[in-house]
Amino acid sequence: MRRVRRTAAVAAALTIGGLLVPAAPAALAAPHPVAPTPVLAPAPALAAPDIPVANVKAHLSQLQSIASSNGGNRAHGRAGYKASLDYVKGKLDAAGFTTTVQQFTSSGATGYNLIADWPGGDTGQTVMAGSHLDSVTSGPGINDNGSGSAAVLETALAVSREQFKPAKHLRFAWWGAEELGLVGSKYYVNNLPSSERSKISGYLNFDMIGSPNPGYFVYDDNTALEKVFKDYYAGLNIPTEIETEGDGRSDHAPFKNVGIAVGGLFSGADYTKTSAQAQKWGGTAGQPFDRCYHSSCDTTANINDTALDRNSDAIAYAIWNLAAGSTTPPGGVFENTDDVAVPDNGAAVTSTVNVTGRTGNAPSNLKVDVDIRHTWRGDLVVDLLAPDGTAFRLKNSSSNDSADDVIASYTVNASAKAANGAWKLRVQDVAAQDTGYINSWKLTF
Ligand code: DTR
Ligand code: ZN
Ligand code: ZN
Ligand code: CA
Repeated sequence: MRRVRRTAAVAAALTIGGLLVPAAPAALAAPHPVAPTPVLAPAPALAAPDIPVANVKAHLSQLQSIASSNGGNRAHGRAGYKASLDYVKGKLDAAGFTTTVQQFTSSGATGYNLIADWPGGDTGQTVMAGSHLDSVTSGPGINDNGSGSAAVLETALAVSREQFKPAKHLRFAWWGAEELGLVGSKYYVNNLPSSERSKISGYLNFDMIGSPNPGYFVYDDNTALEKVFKDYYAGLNIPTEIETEGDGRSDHAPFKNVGIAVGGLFSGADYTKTSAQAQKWGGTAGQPFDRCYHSSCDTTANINDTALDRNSDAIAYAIWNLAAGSTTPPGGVFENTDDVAVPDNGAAVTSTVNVTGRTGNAPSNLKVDVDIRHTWRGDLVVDLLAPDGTAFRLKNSSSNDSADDVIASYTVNASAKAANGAWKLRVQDVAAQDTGYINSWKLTF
């Protein structure tokens, strides 16, 4: 039996943390929220060094030789993978990085992640870039993913050559066993204490960035990180597209799943380039971006030098500009725009934002903006959870509030709570019929 709708009071006053604060009236039919505030304070673009594509290709030649000398591949559990890792580690150790090899087991074989920290910078705000170093067993994996591994390596070596001293800490990573299901990156994230996770202000992933019939795709998981890459390509007057085939298909996924901002670049795999894409990017329509994807022909001949060069320079541009930010963003805005379904009359669900780079405790006027779409908002109970689990009630349920949606701002006195960490919005639908989803929410410090 359908519920009978009644007009409902729109405004509400709430007591949160002992502070009586008026909740901004939830607009009954508010327009879709404006584009989210960038996570990072806008800063003038920094000139990053050019990454010599010849150097990147020299790394690819080394990886090719390693594969050729080890059964034709660089796969997890095979000699070619460990030889690849030793090559990359040797270059980084010689360049002054602090390297760590993290071991794990997968499919009965030992796997290895390589982590390289560049000494200095605020470790409370770590900018991370990574790529998987393993190939499939069927070939040397030069585009997938020697290209990302070599470009990240050469960017790290450029940091050393330039003796770059950014405000934020830099960390680079080469993952094992990605082809087995993101095993190495999952192991890293799962073994990272939440206090360490909250120090990672962003993770950039580079998996296939030299495809022979290239596209220029940018991950759209985080607005600010997406913007950095789009700005770079706009400077080259090269149109980009949103990377849509990769959600969950590469090493950014474990980071995103714990609320860390992620971004990255992709030049395409086995999908076919359309004529519209060939029009704007060149190359061959009707052919895959990489016809040697996961094949034995993924060799050094399977690389488009221009795409490799442009993407390598884009990585350096992103690193220089993301790491140079101020040590504490003046007005930190932390947002999650992922949709989260709220089960009807069911269990509570949560959406996480990972606050990093703040110092001390949260403010007494912490602003919480929520955008929850629902067809009977009286069903909903909404809480803000601090990183230590403390709940701040934002909205109570009410049987007579039949209006749509909760699009509102709340102010919370969170001054007793540390600012950095995983903050969650918790939403529960406590009455049968009608349902909805978390559209987005954000914290403004
Ligand atoms: N997961 C990569 C290939 C891949 C396929 N689609 C995407 C999208 C975004 C990043 C990577 C990929 C692999 O096979 O290693
Ligand atoms: Zn692959
Ligand atoms: Zn890959
Ligand atoms: Ca309901």
